[in-house]
Amino acid sequence: MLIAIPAEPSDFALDPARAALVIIDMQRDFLEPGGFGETLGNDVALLAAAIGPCRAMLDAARAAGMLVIHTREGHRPDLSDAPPAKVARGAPSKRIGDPGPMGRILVRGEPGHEIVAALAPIAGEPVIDKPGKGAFYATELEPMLRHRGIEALLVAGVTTEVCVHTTVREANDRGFRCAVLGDACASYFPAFHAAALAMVSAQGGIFGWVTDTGRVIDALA
Ligand code: C5J
Repeated sequence: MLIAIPAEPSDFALDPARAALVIIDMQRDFLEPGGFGETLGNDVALLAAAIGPCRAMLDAARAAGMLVIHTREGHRPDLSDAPPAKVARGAPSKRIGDPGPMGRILVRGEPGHEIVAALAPIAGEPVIDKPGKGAFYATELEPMLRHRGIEALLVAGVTTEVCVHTTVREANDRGFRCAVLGDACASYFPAFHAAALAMVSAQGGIFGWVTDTGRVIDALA
């Protein structure tokens, strides 16, 4: 069943059986006080806007029987998969691996690494743990999609210009068609969010489409 979803720069053709909803890094470390995002000096409250739309899209994707994949950015407890340059970068109040109020910053298995309660994965929804910004780098995501015949991705999550963008760029180069759900993404920098969405759909959709959860949910209904 092919559904036409209104999008920029043109309708996005969606076959729910061959599409996945990919929700990027909706983790406590990015969205809640005391995590990685805040250690970098960001106002984490800005990301809360994406939770409601992500939840609505999650419900719709589950109802449509669409594959849902969640990702988390984080590192092994011994930080052996954390590039030294990433750990050293900037002047954060705490570095990756340091103890914080939600456990060690950006470390797998810690409370801060978990996906926020409203978007908790359920049985049958793979969770991809990624050491980088892109969800394809050093993960099982690509074979997981190919084994299931997935050719299109609906992409949501945080942050728009970092992990969402990197993942969409990686996906596009691998031949997956991507529609970014603008209202289900957020950034600590609203101007970057807007620019990142514009970059995806400019030039005839140079590496994807941009739409929103309302348009997808209406089309699926
Ligand atoms: C960042 C991400 N912003 N999930 N990660 O460092 O976008």
